[in-house]
Amino acid sequence: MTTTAQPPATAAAEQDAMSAAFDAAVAADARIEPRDWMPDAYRATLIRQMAQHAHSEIIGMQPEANWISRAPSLRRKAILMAKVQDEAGHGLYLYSAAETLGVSRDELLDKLHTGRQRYSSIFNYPTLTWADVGAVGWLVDGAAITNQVPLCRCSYGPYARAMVRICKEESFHQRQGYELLLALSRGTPAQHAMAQDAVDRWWWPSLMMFGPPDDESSHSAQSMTWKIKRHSNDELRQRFVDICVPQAEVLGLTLPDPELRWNASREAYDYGPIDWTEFQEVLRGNGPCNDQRMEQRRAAHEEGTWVRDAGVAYAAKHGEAAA
Ligand code: FAQ
Repeated sequence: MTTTAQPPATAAAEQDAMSAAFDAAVAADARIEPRDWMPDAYRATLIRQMAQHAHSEIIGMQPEANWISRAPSLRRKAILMAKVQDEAGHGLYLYSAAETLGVSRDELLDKLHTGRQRYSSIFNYPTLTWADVGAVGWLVDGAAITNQVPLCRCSYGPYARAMVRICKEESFHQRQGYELLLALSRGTPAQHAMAQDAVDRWWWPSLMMFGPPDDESSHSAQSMTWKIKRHSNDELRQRFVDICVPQAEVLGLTLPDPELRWNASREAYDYGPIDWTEFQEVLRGNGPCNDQRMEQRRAAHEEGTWVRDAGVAYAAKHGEAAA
């Protein structure tokens, strides 16, 4: 069969029709699926955000894994191991969801390892004491849930569906962190002080997880039009602050912000200024643990070569046997 090139006018009309169908689907809150036509920039934005999210999950295993061998009891160790394994699973769901957009996992990992894609700023901070495992669970997983529950309604189907399961697991993570901190806060004075110190160090970096302020967020407006993001960075940050303040009271711990107070007219808590210079420095690679995290990630990838090779060899053999 021979194909003839379409006259340009017909091709342009088809393009307009596909673009209109995409806009209508987004407006109607329908899901965009991998085989649907989508604008190149929509695809690129999803790949950027989903890759950054997947990278965050697997790099995020490092600060917590640091404490597996030093957990204070068998029960705590088992819980922490399950949590760290969950993060690997989240990475897998997200890399798989990103692959539906036409990129390979190898390509995404290569971009992470060569510094061409980011992971969340939060994982460049150290976990100095056992209480940090609690603070990461309460604040980091808490911020992650606040950010990610709206992503369950993201316009891109595979991302939205992956987020449903991830959010359920994050909810367990947040509670284990809260329960751990509560036990420390109600423990000896030294344990209470350790819990307070961890919250003092993790509070501000957790607020930075939501990204730059709205007027400096380069992608928010477009991502919200496409219904990838449903709320702005500042809206979600505010929601998180409002959730945390009463939780801190129950914990008997103080949030390290003297300007934190209820604003009756806004029906929300006012909070003090965030150090955006620190955030930008962490993004530039100058956070306390950036180098360590990347070195460990590259080494883990290197050391896992034989596992990947074995998987490929097994698949080839299996395929041959089936043929
Ligand atoms: N860190 O225009 P926006 C977790 C970058 S998972 C690093 O506002 P956007 C679970 C941004 O990429 C945590 N970079 O960007 C867990 C952009 O850079 P570019 C990860 C950041 O995408 C717990 C530039 O700044 N969660 O914690 C950050 O519209 C415990 C301009 O920013 C997700 O990834 C940051 N914090 O909004 C695991 C959720 N913020 O590309 C283990 C999905 C911004 O222009 C243990 N992602 N940037 O060079 C999102 O919702 C969004 O991507 C935002 C940023 C909200 C993070």
